[in-house]
Amino acid sequence: MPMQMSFRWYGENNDKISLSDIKQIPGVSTIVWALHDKLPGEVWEVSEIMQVQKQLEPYGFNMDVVESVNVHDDIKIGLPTRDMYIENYIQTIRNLKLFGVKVICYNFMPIFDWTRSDLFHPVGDGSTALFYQKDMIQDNPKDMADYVMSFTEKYNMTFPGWEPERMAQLDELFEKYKPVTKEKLWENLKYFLEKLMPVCRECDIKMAIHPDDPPWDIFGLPRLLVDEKSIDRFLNMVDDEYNCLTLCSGSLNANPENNVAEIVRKHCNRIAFAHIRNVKHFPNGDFQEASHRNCDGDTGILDILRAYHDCGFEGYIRPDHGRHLWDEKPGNVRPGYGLYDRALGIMYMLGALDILEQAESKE
Ligand code: CS2
Ligand code: MN
Repeated sequence: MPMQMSFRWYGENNDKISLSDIKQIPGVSTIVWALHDKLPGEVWEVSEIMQVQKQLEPYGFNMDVVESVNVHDDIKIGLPTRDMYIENYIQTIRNLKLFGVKVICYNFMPIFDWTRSDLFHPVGDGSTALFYQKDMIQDNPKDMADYVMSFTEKYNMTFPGWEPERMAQLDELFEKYKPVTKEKLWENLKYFLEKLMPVCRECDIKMAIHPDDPPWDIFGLPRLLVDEKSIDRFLNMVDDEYNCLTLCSGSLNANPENNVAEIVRKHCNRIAFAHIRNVKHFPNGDFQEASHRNCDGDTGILDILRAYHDCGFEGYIRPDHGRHLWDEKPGNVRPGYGLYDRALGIMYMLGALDILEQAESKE
């Protein structure tokens, strides 16, 4: 099976982009979806999953990839209640199996998912993109959380991983994470995955962890999946073909020392899902997200695509964050998830991959 191109869609009434829009992008077979109104820890019911299946069916898209089934904080903290939440997670896996789901993307970041200081930073060509100003994300998480939450409130959207219910309890959450050292977090991740693996095998569903974004500790919270070494540790810790990666090029390359193409070549058989995002670095440590074109950022997009091609990657791939173009402005676009730049990203990727394939068949 060749790799499958996918596109993240936030669901009906939750995404301005329609399935019909996505259908017009060449080469997309898979919708990356989720039940976005579910809180971490809740079971995804069969009837709810079926609704999504019914929406996708007329377009011929498959629903093979879920991003994300979020992990409850009690599992990450290692509280006694974790077993109950793990049982719920297992039930969700069993329910997803009924619809042919193959990959579950998730992350194990304490409290926050991706973190940025500006969601609509000018790129210089009239477009905007997500931006990380290093000195703004230092000691106090409140300002950043307030910025993101005031945005979601103003424009009446919610971001996965930024559930208002959780953000309202930020102080309590930080308190609860106090005893969770990095080693403890590793242990809790292992505990979680070891409970899941037999069910994943039985259901033929791969768990694919998303690396931490950005790949370093923030606000005193430990972060695990940050570089090649920690990825090696993760894959060895639970050495099972169902314990896989969502290899996010942009998250990892926020640290310019991370060579993503090398990681692809090393671990291709354990990558279930590829996120392609390009990042441009500034000398002071700030970074901005860029178009998928190789020369517009520093991530080495062409090397990465070549690595996937050379390894015969058989998983799912998608453009990750794009810029906001043309009429995409705060209020009518989900930050990072507009239609245009991600569609351009797909054409760029398909162009590169087609050429690689053609060159090979001529050899
Ligand atoms: C995504 C992540 O939008 C993004 O940055 O790549 O938020 C990703 O969906 C989660 O970390 C996976 O659980
Ligand atoms: Mn990603």
